Amino acid sequence: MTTTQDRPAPLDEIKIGGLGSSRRRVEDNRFIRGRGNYIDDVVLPGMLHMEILRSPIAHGRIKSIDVSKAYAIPGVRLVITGEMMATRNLAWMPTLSYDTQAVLATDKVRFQGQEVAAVIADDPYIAKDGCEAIVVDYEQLPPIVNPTQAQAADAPLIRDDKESQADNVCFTWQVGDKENTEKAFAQADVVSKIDLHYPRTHPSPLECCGSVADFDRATGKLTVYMTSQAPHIVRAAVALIAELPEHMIRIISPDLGGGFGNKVPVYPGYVVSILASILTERPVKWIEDRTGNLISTGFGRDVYLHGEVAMRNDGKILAVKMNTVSDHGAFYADAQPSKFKIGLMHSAFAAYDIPYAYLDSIGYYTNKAPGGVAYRCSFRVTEAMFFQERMIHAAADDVGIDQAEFRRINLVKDDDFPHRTPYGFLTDSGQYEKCLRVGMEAIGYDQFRRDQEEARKRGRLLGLGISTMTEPLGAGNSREYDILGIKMFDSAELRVHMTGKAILRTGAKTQGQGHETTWPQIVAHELGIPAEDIVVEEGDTDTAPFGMGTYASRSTPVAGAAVAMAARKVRAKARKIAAHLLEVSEEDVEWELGRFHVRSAPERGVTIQECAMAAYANMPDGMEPGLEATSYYDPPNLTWPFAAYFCTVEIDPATGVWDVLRFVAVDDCGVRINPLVIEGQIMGGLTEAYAMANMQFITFDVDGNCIGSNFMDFLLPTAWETPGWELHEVVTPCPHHPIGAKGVGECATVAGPAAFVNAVVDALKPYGVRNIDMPMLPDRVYEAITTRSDVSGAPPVRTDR
Ligand code: MCN
Ligand code: CUM
Repeated sequence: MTTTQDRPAPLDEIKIGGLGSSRRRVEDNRFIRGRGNYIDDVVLPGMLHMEILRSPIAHGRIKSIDVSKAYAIPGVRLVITGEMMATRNLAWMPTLSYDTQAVLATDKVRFQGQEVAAVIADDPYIAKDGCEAIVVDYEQLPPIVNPTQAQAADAPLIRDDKESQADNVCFTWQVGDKENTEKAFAQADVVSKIDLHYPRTHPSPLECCGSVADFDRATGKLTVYMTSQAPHIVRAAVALIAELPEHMIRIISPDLGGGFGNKVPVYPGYVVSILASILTERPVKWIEDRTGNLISTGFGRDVYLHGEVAMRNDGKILAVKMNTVSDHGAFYADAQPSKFKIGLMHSAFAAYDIPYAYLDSIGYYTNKAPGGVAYRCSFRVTEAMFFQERMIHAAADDVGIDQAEFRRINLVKDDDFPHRTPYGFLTDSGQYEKCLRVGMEAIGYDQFRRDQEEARKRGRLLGLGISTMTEPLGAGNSREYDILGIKMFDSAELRVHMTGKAILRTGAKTQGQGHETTWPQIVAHELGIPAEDIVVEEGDTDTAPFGMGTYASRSTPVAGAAVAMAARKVRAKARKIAAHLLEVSEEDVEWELGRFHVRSAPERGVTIQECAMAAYANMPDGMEPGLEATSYYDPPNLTWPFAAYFCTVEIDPATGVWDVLRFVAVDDCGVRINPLVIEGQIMGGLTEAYAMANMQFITFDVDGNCIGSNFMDFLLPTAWETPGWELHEVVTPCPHHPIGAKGVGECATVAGPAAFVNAVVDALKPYGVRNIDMPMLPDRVYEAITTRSDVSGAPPVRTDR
């Protein structure tokens, strides 16, 4: 046994890569060297290639499919149609919102880009040729491309496959206190109203979706490499849909080239590649192309809002009403907790002290791709906060109070936690006013307002937009949150080897967020094992403990908590080993970072590494050997980070082009594991927010053709047009998270867009403009200036409910 003679200097947590260390991302070592292992890098012996034939039209009945010409092409091995899927009961699959979705169309096509058939061939080019040789005879039906058309009396029924479906409504959902909300409105001095559209947008990971399915008839084992943010859910889904035994299914998510929510749903391509491998008894690879991705996979937003705010003359908000109409495409495939039909839209106004609120929502089927909840959004929180901050901006203007002051009046005060939000959530911590103040000082709020006044006199259009919000991240506790009945806990397994090095596996799945870097920091904090001595593995269902995956910024709140809890279990066992090594009772052993010592003699101690060795070489009598632990963590509550964003813009009145002058972001995500990674998350998210506000446009013409199906039309900002971001931090620890952390991965896309729109609208206030819908393209801004009215890119919203 080795005990240290002199008391060693305490470990420096930052030096060992613990909490608060800005250690560089370890995964980047392989990414920037081109040594990542993405889905298209997976090559198996004898592998075939699959291509999907997609519908060219938005709505039509399939009269016939002739695949004979495809089979005539040398190298084509198999053609799969919906009919073939149907004989195996696989033509339809369940969605994550208790609807059904066609895997390959049998009866009708319901959106442009829908999967109709698949060709499996020796190489991807032959497969593509095979698709072109398939002849499909469609009877065209009138397409529906927005909710206004969907609700028309003579609208064609999109989901005629569903017996109980008589119209195009996919759900209605209400929440809040209607009666008291109405009473508050009756007593209000001022009522502010606004109509908004959060346009459809699309997550655009650099890597599109794909899979390599490998069914081994000899062992009965199905291995699927795929681009999934939630591999365990896929395993469960495949077991249930394909009726394969779960222990014979292995889902592996290799390196993902971004996800942004795009890789949460189960897509037809995955399912068809699995059947193709079973039928051909060869591995089958499917790699989606960019247009396939943009026209068929999970989109984000596409929600219309009619909002009303009831206020007193002094600016105190008494109640809010929200009426949302959302477009869900042809299948209700939103990935969201099953209790909530419009996701967490009712998290709106959580940061504000408002007694009453009422949300009435209705969702429609249309002839567009299904999706709904994707793109850095934590289940429609992005829409909720955008609507909230646009309503707050309009309300402040309508009651005639300065934007910052109006927020200060209505934000929840530090002493008021825990706070029950108007729609019933419980928020537990925050320093909202401090964040607001930090942001105001950083942007030079008062000076800018003076400059703005001066500039207006000289015909220059300057604007300042604020966006403040708290959002629910980390779904979620098992009482309330489940997806298809599976509770939304998460997990971690920590195995410490005899030399004190360790492997950590979690039920989450990083897509670029840096889990390989940040999870070891939690272990370093809990155990004093240097972060560089810990390797992280995620995404393999044969080795990782069951978890619900990575989305809704839930990894830190849930899996990250599980990491801390697993490390604490390891420490508890190590303590027993330390007592044995030090020959004292456990109560006499005290923990310091990385070391146990005898309470009365701190120089007598053993390091965590020495305990690890003893766990394999010198354990106490009767103790199980080894040093490892697993934790399944059911979080007591969501985490509630806060953001206060300030954006200043200048608009060129001659062209409608607007430039960001400055953007100040103050984020409070609780205890920061890795400040550098957080900054990366926020800068990336702000860039995406800027893209949505400024340039990204994915829309549909009257025939249901997707406009924006490639990167020539749907723009990604480059470093050239992206503004500089000025980041600031406030830290309010989360009271229930083991290390006090809150989620952060989506804060910037959630809070960001309203800051840009509020800034542009603020600049146009002298023209009487109250709204311009995103994307605020120069022609829209110019039109608002010249017509002196709001510019909406959207069909009128239904307000009669
Ligand atoms: N972190 C931290 N301290 C905190 C909170 C988080 O250091 N207090 C670190 C975490 O350890 C993690 C990162 O920040 O490395 C993000 O953590 P978290 O907020 O828990 O979010 P998730 O890991 O669950 O990531 C999901 C979130 C979502 S839902 C989308 S969408 C999104 C996003 O992350 N997609 C991304 N950021 C992305 N970033 C990249 N590069 N690629 C994507 O696809
Ligand atoms: Cu909603 S996109 Mo993220 O939660 O994977």
